Amino acid sequence: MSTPTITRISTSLFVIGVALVIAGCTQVLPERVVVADSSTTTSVAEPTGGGEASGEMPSTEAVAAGMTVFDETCAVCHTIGDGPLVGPDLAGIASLRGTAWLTGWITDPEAFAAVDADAAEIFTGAMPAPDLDAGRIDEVVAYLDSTADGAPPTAAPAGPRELSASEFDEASSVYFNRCAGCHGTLRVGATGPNIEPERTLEIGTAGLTTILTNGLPGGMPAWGEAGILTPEEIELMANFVQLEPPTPPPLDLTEITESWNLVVPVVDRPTEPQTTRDWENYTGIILRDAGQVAIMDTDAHEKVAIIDTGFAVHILRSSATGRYFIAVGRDGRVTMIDLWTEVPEIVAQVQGCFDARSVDGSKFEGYEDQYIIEGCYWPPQYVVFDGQTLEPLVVHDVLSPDINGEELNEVRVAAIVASHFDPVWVMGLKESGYVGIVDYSQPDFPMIKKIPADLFLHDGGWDHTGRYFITAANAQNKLMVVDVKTQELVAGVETGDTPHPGRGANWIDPEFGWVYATTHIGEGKLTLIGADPEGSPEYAWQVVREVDLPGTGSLFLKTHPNSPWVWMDTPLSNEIEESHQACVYSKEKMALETCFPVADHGRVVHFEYDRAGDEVWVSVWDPDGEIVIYDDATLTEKLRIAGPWLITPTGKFNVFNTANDIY
Ligand code: DHE
Repeated sequence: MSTPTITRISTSLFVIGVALVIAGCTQVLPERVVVADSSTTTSVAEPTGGGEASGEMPSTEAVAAGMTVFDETCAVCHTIGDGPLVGPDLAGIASLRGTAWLTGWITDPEAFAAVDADAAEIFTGAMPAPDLDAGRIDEVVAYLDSTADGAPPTAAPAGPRELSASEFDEASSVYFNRCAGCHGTLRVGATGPNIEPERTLEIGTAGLTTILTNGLPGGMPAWGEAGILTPEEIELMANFVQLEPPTPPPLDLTEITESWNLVVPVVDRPTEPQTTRDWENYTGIILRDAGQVAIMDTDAHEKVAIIDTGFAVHILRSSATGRYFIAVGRDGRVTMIDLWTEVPEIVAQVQGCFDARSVDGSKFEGYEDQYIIEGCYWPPQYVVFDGQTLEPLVVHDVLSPDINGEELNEVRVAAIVASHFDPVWVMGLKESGYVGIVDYSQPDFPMIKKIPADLFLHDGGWDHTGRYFITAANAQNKLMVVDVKTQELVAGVETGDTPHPGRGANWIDPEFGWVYATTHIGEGKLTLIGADPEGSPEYAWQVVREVDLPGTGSLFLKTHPNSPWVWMDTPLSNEIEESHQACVYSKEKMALETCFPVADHGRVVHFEYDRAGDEVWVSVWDPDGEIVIYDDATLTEKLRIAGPWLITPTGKFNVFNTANDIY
């Protein structure tokens, strides 16, 4: 029998699914017996039973087949007698609902809810129609019917098998590369839910295998279906996540210093640019899966260099002067690239963390290019390096209880921004919910302030003045606003389902003055908040405009002071066409201008302007990647760059715009 798959879900189901899974909610069954009116159900499915539990013994074969289908498909969200998971415990469900009702519901909950009052009452959109034919549905219903007395013949979910040392190591590495970003190194959850053994043992090996293969509505990727994990790897991971997680090792200053490689000492570097190209208008492109960064001459649209930065490089930041690009990889490696040489080259490398996402330089006057900070996902620490050589200077632990006093074993450093007005870096501390301020004018680079904000801080950037740091507490559906001048939290604004601003976008709205904006992963929506507490205090830090987007799963938006538009992506949409599109909002019309396909393959992700703000670069994130360049005035395609070297392009960073925080 082929493995049934969970059907790709519609936009609305996805949205509700995200909320359900992230919040760990469960759907609750009403406590009453309902006898379905079969006349209202026949348009959805041909029920096989009556309006209540059949009372007849289903055939043993049908029950056995139904149990297999249940384990492979339904056990992802339901148990029979073991308590609720994502969905309710189905013990005794056939007595409660009847087989005809169950057939209608399982066939297509949304369609059934449209014709059945009781179904409408419990329908939340969380349950997708399973990809099962009528025969399989009959078998599942027969199985549920056999458990109608609440004494199911099923055993508890099968637990994990023992793993050999090499299997455990392999699984740890797959977990680190694929799972830790969302579920946390210690599996306590953040963007994804908690998957410690207490929870995974409830789901069992069969359920976990199904989840890993087919994904979940809340945004869990379909690793198997997408061909990213093999069936053998899925079997391994389904067992591994039921075992106690390994405690990853610490990384101290001595070990970090041992990893330091000063490739080109400062005395051997040019004292002025050796290239005639406009290096301040270079664009660095992350080639994610190649572990490389492409440096492009933005004026000439030419590739200048390909730099090997190491595993799964995540972002680039420019030093304050723009001379150096600093890359950070998922493996915690920081790479410094000199743009003044004729061909850009690596001048220093160091590994400050085992797992990292953020890096930035010192930008305050008098401190330009003096220091670099790296924020770690693991260990829970930040590391400060010399800004010319990457010599490690200090490591500081960020582990602490969260803003509610809960003890934690893991606190990841999320977004870091460098102030242009004070000698400080500002960082989101994901699990603890604090915004930390690090003073680099003091000898030991201490964290001088921890401002309680909200849980699971993720990405963010500056407002248009550079005074306010705005960061997503994305599991709380909020943007948190911190005044870095007074070092206080000034607002928490609910914007929508799982905001993901990247660094965000700032512009003047004709009605509301300066605004800051975000799109969302969980719903198709652009949200603008007022961001001018001095000029328009009546709108400050409130939602002033919401614009529907055709597609969920947005990760990034971008604008430029010289552009009339705001560009937005939807790469994580489950609708394939939407993952290929770019959408454009008109600042002047205060409305969505257009959405159009950028490519017929890959996921279209992230935007960057050139220095002048007259063209926009878009990535097609695919092994056969492309960069598509648009004329920003006319929104017409200017050029499509492709080639075997363009492997999985994701983020793009213009030197001038990145050094000056233009977004
Ligand atoms: Fe990112 C920024 C974390 C997945 C591409 N990403 C960030 C930042 C954080 C972060 C904390 C902010 C850095 C800063 O400003 O200092 N990203 C994470 C994750 O934890 C997550 C969800 C899962 C993971 O395992 O990494 C994740 N990110 C992704 C992707 O899948 C993307 C699309 C491709 C990839 O490289 O894996 C991706 N993240 C980016 C990009 C930025 C980013 C391009 C910078 C945006 C900008 O304009 O500055």
